[in-house]
Amino acid sequence: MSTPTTDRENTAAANPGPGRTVRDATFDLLRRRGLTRMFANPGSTEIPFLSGLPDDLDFVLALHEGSVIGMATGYAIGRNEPSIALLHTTAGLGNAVGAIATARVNRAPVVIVVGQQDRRHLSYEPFLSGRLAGLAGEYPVRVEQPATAQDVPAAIERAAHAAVNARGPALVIVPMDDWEAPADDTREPAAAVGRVLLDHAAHPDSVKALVGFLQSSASPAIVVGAGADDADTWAALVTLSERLAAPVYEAAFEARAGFPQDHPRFAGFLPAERSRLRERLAAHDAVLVVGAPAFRVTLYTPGAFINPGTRLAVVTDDAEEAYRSPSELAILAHPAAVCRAAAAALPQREGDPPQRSAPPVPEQGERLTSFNVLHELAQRLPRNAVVLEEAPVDRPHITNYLPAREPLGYLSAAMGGLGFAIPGATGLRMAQPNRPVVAIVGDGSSIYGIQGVWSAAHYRVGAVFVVLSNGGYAIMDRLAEAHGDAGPWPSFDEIHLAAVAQGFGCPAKRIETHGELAATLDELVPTLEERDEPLFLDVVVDPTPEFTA
Ligand SMILES: Cc1ncc(C[n+]2csc(CCOP(=O)(O)OP(=O)(O)O)c2C)c(N)n1
Ligand SMILES: [Mg+2]
Repeated sequence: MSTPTTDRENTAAANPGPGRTVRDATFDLLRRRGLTRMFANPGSTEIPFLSGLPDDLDFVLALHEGSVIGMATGYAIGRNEPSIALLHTTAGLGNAVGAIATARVNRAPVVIVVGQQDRRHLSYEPFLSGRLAGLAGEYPVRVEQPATAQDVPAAIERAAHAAVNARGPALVIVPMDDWEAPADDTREPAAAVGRVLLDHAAHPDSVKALVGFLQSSASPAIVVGAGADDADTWAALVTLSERLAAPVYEAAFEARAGFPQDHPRFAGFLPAERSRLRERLAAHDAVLVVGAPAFRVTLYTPGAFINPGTRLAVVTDDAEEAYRSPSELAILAHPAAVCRAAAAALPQREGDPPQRSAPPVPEQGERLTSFNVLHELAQRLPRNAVVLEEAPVDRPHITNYLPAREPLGYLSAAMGGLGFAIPGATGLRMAQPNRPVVAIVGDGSSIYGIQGVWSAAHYRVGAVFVVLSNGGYAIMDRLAEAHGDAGPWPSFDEIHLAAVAQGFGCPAKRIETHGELAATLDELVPTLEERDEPLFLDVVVDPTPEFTA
């Protein structure tokens, strides 16, 4: 990915001439950079920018800032291009921090313009002035505070480069009077590079190190994660796993699939607890982790991630991921080229593919279970479907029943913050308007981003939300039980989520029986590619009685 091209000379400027403002110059750069769809929740500090917005700039309202950034994140991931969002000073940025953290850990390039009070009286801390620069903490990859009004367009360009190349959200804080200040396109060149190209080629030394590592192993395994989720890396890893006759595991709690999960070499999902992780990888004397750290678990248990005697190497383009991995070797590179080159240099090995059993066909009891829903979806969803998962107690079953068969087949909020699935699915479907997008969401999770359904309905976005309504925080109940006693939080069976979604103007249906489920999915699934309105299915299920991460 590189920041979309810019060619300053060949672009006709909006409002050229003496009355040209910083706002005009910014519109031009948004057009040049392809940042023409803006996700926003505005306030008074954004009025000078937004009032009379030109028609070719597409404004998308979300009714809460978590949803603004969630949609912008889904849109960026779906297009593999930077997206742009607009937030309103402290209250807006503050509401968005959790979603900004998700964008960072999901490595989504989102440029976020945050409105600030007027420069001319900022020192008086007027109403709605914000202490903005540190508010999102370390989560933005860059925070720009333009030194002058005239620097605003270049600051947005620098933020776009940082969002793409450091892969995460980049903030630009813009005082409201800057927009109407005179532009100064001629005074000196703007402080922003035109185009950044990131080299993805494999260095021969890296390939040699990787080949050496793999050749010295008698029984290697490959572990993949979100950083391997692109068509090139999938193809390279298919070749490498076939060449090595090695099993490929998906690391625990990864937000994306790093390998085709219907491929014969796919061996399933690793546990998120150290002792079971050690056990699962015990048969291997070397483990190559691609596009993930080694390792990311959830609850703490003592001991190493793998048995002594098993060697570890990591291939990732995320330096932080590499630094914290207790492996003997990390290759800092985009994985596709280096894995492809290593595969070409290795001799062909023989070995049986791993044994995997299909997930069981669930019984049809009196009441629906999550297993019934997942099984019915698995029978019908096309292979190119994108499944957004945010149903905590059912996560292991969702990945099991609905394997990712094409790149971006699976997506979740990488750091575990709830509220991403509904806006994320909406933004993603806007980015890929003909790809089936199905979010499978817990009832509790859905409420953190429920107002996102209004945006989906208003902008005629054909994403589908399947809510597993088990009447409470089932995962929390299971974790508390495992800890020894029940937690103090109540259940919330009385919430009628289909009615809530309808209240936001989103078509919705409550489903309580096997017959309703099958009939609804039979009707729905053939429409998934073409549909131009969302559907919210509130499926009443029994809480899943066990959870093992
Ligand atoms: C923003 C946010 N707040 C709180 C939590 C803690 N949390 C994790 S799972 C969970 C319950 C989720 O409930 P639901 O979506 O109904 O899932 P279930 O376990 O019932 O499948 C909560 C509150 C979180 N991860 N993110
Ligand atoms: Mg629930």
